[in-house]
Amino acid sequence: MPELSFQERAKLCACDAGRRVFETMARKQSCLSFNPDVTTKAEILETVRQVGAECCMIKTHMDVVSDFDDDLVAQLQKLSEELDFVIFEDRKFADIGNTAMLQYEHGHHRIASWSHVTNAHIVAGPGTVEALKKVGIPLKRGCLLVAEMSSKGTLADGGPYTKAAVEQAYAHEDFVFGFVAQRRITDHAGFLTLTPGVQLQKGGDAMGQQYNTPASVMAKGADIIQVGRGILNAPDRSAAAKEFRKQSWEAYTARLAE
Ligand code: 5IU
Repeated sequence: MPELSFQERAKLCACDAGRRVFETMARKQSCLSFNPDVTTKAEILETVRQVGAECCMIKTHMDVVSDFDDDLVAQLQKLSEELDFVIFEDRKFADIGNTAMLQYEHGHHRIASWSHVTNAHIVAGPGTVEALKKVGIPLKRGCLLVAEMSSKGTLADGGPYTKAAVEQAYAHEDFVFGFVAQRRITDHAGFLTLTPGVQLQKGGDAMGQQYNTPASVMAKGADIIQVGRGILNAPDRSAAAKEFRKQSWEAYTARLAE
């Protein structure tokens, strides 16, 4: 099957937030999502201001932010409009449906109220996504399922577990619009693949993370490259983000030309 453009794929996506992601990627010509894994409000906002213009998405872990407050959310939302990116809280919900639903809507972070996209493990069975959807759909939110992980020894490694994630996604296309995975795992062009574990050189960290290059993950079918420390620890973050954006967008356009 020929590769479709992000514009064309937006039309095949049944989830409001998912369409917004595809459309943002096409409009901005960016396959880059940046995660500012830093622990203060000031650092998050500073790094997002530095690189947000290069990104289709900003992925957060609000549970590591020591001084999280509603103003951080308000400022991030403002930047999302000004710099045109989608907000993705990487919460990886994994509990039984009722608990996941409470975690999504309530608590200190009230994730559903501000995050366009979140994600979930499938380990607890279909109940997790079914419950998250009850909260997310009325707010036009979307969800990615963790189908494969980038870390050494992961149990989400492309076998029956990954297949089960695809089945759950098909059952909830109005809410689930794709996967966090190391490669494309379905032919359905309305589903998006986001791949973490990306740096400019292949390698890893001391805690099991494994890195591949933008070109190699895009060749395996990634649509969005998820980059954290490759940008965060660079001497010039903006220049690094530009480089990741360039390499991944070129790989995408090459794929379209195949
Ligand atoms: N992340 C992974 N691997 C995964 C999943 C999520 O690294 O399989 I699912 C997250 C963790 C971190 C980011 O927030 O993606 C990668 O950051 P670094 O580029 O700094 O390793």
